[in-house]
Amino acid sequence: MYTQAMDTAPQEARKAVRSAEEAELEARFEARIDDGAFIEAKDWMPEHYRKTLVRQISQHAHSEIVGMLPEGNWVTRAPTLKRKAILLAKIQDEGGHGLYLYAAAETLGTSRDQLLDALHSGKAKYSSIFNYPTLTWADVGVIGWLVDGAAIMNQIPLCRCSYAPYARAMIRVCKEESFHQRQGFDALNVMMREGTEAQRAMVQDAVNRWWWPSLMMFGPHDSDSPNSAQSMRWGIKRISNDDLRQKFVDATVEQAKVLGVSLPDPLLQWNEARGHYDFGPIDWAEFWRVVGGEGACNRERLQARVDAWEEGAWVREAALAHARKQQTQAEAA
Ligand code: BYC
Repeated sequence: MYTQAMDTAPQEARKAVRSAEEAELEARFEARIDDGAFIEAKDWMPEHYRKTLVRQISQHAHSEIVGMLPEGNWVTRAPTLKRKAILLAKIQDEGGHGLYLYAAAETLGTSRDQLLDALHSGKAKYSSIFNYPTLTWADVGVIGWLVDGAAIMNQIPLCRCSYAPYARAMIRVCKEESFHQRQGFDALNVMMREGTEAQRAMVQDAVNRWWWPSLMMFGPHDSDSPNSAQSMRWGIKRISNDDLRQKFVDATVEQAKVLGVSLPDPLLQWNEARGHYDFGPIDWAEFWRVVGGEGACNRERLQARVDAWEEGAWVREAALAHARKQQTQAEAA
């Protein structure tokens, strides 16, 4: 007892000193956030800020690499060599985005193996949108136009995210996403202008299936978004889920007119007073079903990632063996 008492007093004193120090660090951190400063990996940050970033960045990274799968289904069936080359380049870009983002998450002290473990075991989330099937070639164009279009709308503000390594990664990602959105719009435009009646119907059918899931990409309404308030306060998110969704609708309705497709929402109409388009209610039950693992393709997507990881084990082992050999040779020289 006596010895314990001897130990306890200084420990508590140390704790008090540490928490006073921490309070000071936290106050300085909050002041930097208020000034609009960027936080670097080596800077002190509250544990909750770090955890929020790892959660968002890793989900984002997983979305990029799972997002390669629905489009990958169409590489062998692209209608022309030009479209195949564009699709291959786009899918390769998505893999690159995943890598920048995993690297950004690693700067926060979580290893890529931990992040991938969370994905493969089904614990980690990735964007709901990639759990829908790509039934026709028009789906590939619509993914570019609507899904990448929604992604850009969400990601441009992330270029000003308070965590600098994430913000820097997003600058390059956004440049590439812009090309992705345009190639999708272009592919659809060609089908709508030069295609057959059947091809135009195929585009309309794809738009009908992807419209609502694209609106869901922005996440729940602000009032139902548990993470938004704190993330906005910390400058991780700069624009809210609902505001981004509204910006997307406003921009996309005009693009749909140029394409000559209709959007599957009878309540979609310009609201002069608000200066925005009104749109119908989103089926949040469907959204949560998909996020919870019950979408049309959740199991297939996860299995494809696990298979790719397991089948690629020999490549990782060979790379490590090569690196070890080179190191031994360098040490011997
Ligand atoms: N799907 O409090 P909230 C791409 C979760 S890839 C699934 O609003 P937050 C592309 C959310 O995680 C584009 N889950 O959360 C790639 C949270 O759950 P937890 C991917 C969703 O983080 C290849 C809960 O719902 N983009 O474009 O403040 C080919 C409550 O939500 C979704 C990004 O990842 C969803 N849609 O805001 C083609 C952007 N929405 O974590 C294209 C980065 C919400 O508490 N991420 N949830 O268990 C973000 O900007 C934000 O994380 C979100 C959600 C706006 C998505």
